[in-house]
Amino acid sequence: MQHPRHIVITGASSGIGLACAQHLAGLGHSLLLGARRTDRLEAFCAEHTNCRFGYLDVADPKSIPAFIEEHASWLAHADGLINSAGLALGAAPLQTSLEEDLITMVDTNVKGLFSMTRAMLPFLLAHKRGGDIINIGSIAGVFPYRTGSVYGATKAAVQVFTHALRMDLGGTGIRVSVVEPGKVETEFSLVRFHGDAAQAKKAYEGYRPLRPEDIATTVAFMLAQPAHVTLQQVLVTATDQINATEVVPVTPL
Ligand code: NDP
Ligand code: 8X3
Repeated sequence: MQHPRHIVITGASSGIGLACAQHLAGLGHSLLLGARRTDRLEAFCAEHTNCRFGYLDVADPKSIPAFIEEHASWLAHADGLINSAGLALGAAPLQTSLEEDLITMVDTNVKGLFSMTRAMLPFLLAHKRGGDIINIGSIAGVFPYRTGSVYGATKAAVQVFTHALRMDLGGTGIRVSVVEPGKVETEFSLVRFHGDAAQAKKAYEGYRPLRPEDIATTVAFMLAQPAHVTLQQVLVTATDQINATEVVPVTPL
């Protein structure tokens, strides 16, 4: 069994973040969960030991310092950060997209992730025991696709941020990595299509998408590597997904 870690997970109320919380709690790690839907986090922590939570809106510049201040004594032990909070809004060419969607994606996926990471660094650096920062990017940031200009660009930013931050932190023992999933069946598409459940369902029909647990086991594998090993960048897709947008189902389903 690995030594128990103190890991912060953003976007832990749903999908990949929640699956990471479930998997890492099962491995005996101590967790601090953040998201806006704290009722979900509260329910999760009621079922798990060594779990705490707080309201966190990474897109709100006041929320990150409030979250950090509230949990400062726990954060003194923190040796992991999983940045999963993020979203796509809309799937339209830029010329017909909504300005407010663009702003929310940049505020959340880019500014939110950068600021959250920056706010965590004093804690991760102070104890001099190293640690892990694992950012959830996307295949959309590696292979651009039509209608994904803004979302893809936010995830490309996450990738570059990851690699440059690793350089800033060289010699500290803090590993910095990005996981770039393809299609994962979560609430992601429901959010992207502004609550249109029928359209969201279509995104995962006719093939076998990744499950959020598949990303959680990838993250756990990365965390479990010995200190001298870093998985810097991990692109994970369903076997049925052959590039950023196309699926060819393995038969039989
Ligand atoms: P979900 O919609 O299921 O989960 C998104 C999570 O992000 C929720 O917990 C949500 O919590 C949180 N979140 C959104 N906005 C904010 C905010 N402003 N502040 C804090 N938390 C926020 O989607 P996924 O789990 O699929 O998405 C997780 C990450 O994975 C995202 O970064 C996404 O871009 C990425 N990704 C997803 C893929 C997929 O196909 N599903 C593929 C590749 C990458 P709440 O609303 O409670 O605040
Ligand atoms: C989410 C995967 O294909 O919808 O990052 O962009 S995709």
